[in-house]
Order: sequence, then C-alpha cells, then structure tokens
Amino acid sequence: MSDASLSERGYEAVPLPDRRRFGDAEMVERAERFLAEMKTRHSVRDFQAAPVPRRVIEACIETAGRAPSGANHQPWHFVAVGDPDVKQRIREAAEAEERAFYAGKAGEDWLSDLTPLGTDAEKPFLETAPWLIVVFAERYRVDADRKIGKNYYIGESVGIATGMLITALHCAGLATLTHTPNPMRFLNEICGRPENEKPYMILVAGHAAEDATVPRHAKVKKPLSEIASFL
Ligand code: IYR
Repeated sequence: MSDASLSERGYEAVPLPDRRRFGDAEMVERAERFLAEMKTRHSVRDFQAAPVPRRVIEACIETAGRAPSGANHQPWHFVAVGDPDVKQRIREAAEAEERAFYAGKAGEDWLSDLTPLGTDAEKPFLETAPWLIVVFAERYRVDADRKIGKNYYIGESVGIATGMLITALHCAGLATLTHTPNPMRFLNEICGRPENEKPYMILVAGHAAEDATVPRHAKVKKPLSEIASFL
C-alpha cells in the first residue's frame, strides 16, 4: 500500500523518540544490574500501616500505562484505594469468597499446591497496607455515544501492564502482593466500575512489616537453563 493511501486512512509516523544505543559491555552491565534489582522483589503478605505518598502510586500507574497493548487500545483501568472504609469493604467481601475457597471450593489439588505458601482465608493486609490497586480489564469499549468496540489480546495487555506496575512499585521501594480473590466480581460494585470491565487482580502495595516473612518455597526460582532455550 502506498504511503499516500495509508495516510489518507489515518496513518502517520513520527521519528523514533528517545533513541538509545549502548555498547555491548554497558548493555550487559545494565541488564545484570536490573536483574540484581529484581532479585530483591518478594511477594509480601505482612505490611506496615505507614502511609505512602499518592504521587508514588500515580507515577507507578503511569508507568503501567506505558505498556504495549492490542491495537494500542490500553484496555485497563486502575482503581487506587487508600480509603480505610473502602479497604474494609474489600477485605470483608474477599474473605467471604476465600472462606468458601479454602473450605473446599478450590478442590484438593489446588489446596495442596498452596500448602507451601501457608495462605488461608484471613487477609488482614487488605486493610493494613496503605494502598490497594485494583486492576480492571476492559472486555470491550464503550464510546461516548454508547457504541461498542472491540479490544484485542486483553489478558496479554493487562498482564504486561500489571507486570510493569509491580516492577515500578518495587523500583520505587515498595513491597507488593498480587491478590486474586476468587470470584472477584464484587470489586465492580465497591470500586464503581462498569459492567464492561472485569476485575483482573488486586495489587497490595506498601512497606513490608519489620517482621515480614516470605515462604521458603516462593524463593526457589527455576534456573535460566530450565526457563530458556537458545537456538
Ligand atoms: N486466592 C487465594 C488462593 C491463592 C491462590 C493462588 I494460585 C496463590 O498463588 C495464592 C493464593 C488467596 O489469596 O489466598
């Protein structure tokens, strides 16, 4: 297709902004430095109540918003909850679901796979941590005239954005926990989000408690030789 016909249809290009080019040695150094930084990320379940500035959360959500997405539709919405009453409602609803889950709904295999993590239906961190970031995936779009439009690769797009959010929060110096009560439709009502958005997960963020622990099991990561092949 000719450039002229593409541009008639709305395509326009700009020169690549922020071009970067490091030497090989510097690239290795940067990659390894970032690996070392990310090796200090641990999922944490014990948080301090200490407040965290809203701007930290805003900047991290802006980072998540830089993620690639299907047709650049950016099919995500982040609800940052700092209000203690809202956090309490989320905790109560989540624990109600978790009690049913741990009482048997999960099934034997799932419960036995969770044993090394030591988790149960009690989720005090949903109230203790200063921020809960509820991530919603936009299943389809609704424009100003209520016209419905498609989104693409929604799970992939929101997953990448959530990964970038976790990474940004970690680099800012915060501990996080990915939390997925099952089912979690109750989050639409509490967060006031529309029907076309599906709760994806809750990201709990704050400072780790002084006596926070992590399950030994969670620290065993597969080596490079197991997770990658080079052809
Ligand atoms: N949602 C439950 C159960 C749970 C499931 C998985 I998979 C985990 O990796 C951890 C927990 C809970 O939060 O306890």
